[in-house]
Amino acid sequence: MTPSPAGDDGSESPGVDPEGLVASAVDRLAMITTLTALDELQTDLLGKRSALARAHQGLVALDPGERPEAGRRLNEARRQIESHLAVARRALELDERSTRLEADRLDLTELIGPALRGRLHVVQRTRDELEDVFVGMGFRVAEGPEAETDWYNFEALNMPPAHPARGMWDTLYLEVGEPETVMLRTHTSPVQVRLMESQGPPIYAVMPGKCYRRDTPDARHIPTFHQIEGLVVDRGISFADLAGTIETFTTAYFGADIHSRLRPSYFPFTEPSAEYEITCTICKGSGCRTCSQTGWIELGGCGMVDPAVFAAVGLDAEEWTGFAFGFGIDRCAQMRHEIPDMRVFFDNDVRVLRQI
Ligand code: FA5
Repeated sequence: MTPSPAGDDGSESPGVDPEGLVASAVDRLAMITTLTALDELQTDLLGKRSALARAHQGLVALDPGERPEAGRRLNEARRQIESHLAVARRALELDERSTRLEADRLDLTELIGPALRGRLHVVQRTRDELEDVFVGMGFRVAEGPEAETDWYNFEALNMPPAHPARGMWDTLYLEVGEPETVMLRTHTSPVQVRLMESQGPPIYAVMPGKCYRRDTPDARHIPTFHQIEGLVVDRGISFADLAGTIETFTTAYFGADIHSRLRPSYFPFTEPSAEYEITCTICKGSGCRTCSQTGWIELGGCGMVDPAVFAAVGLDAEEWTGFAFGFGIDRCAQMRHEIPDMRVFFDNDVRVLRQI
């Protein structure tokens, strides 16, 4: 079989050059840079109108004796062209994949931002700072469970069943045991009871933690919030000790220019009881939406431990006296960082969290 070019009408003359077809295919493959171009070339090289196909059709024009060998060479040429195409395809696929990966690459460090990397939430930082202030004043830190029994959350705190003061807290009950016997604690005051039960006086402790209430979220309320409870039990403790402790705390945490006041109030577990308020830091006391136009923000409740609570935990109220307080940690954070609406604490908008 002798090499012979294609005729003018596009048909292959009987004599073809299979090795030449392979060499030409290799040359053309070297120019290909995309998978789309490769698909087109594959049709060109192996399709129905390809030189190879035409050469196959031309076999009939050969002498019968030459046909088997010519057919074998053409088949071998097809196998080689297919193999070159497969190698080129694999290389281009790898190329395109790495180009795509490079284009899709996300710089996560840029997305998160160095300012947020490893940063604690502002409420957690406030809790740590408040603990530090009280530890500096000689208090130790204790904790209690978030799911509480009726005894600790209410009864031992001088609120027997059906006591009207239970209505002061909109309680979330858990479906455990008898109805309304286990709840998510509405305040950190049950930890006072646990502490008095588990260790004798003198006690100087703060108890931070999460609390839950069916409160409608607004500028000063969220349903899951945090309190830090304080309890002092010793001989000869007076209301002046309570007022002095709160004053020292206010100056240490908010600075000397923040005014605070104690206003008479009612809690079943303290007598007398007071509300602790500071000047609203959003409006500096002139009145705004956050403080409901009063110029003051309530941070917590406090008072002298009621003798009924001492009785519930088996302490002699003739011998021991004490004071207790419960401050809202989220409220403290809100006032310290001058945040008009507390709901930003759980919106988790990074643009806000980055600033506080
Ligand atoms: C109590 O929870 C009493 N246990 C406090 C106490 C302790 C009084 C010891 C006497 C002795 P009160 O319900 O007022 O009190 O809550 C205290 C503080 O928790 C509030 O002043 C406020 O700062 C914070 N707080 C209460 N509810 C919410 C809420 N839904 N969202 C954010 N903070 C809240």
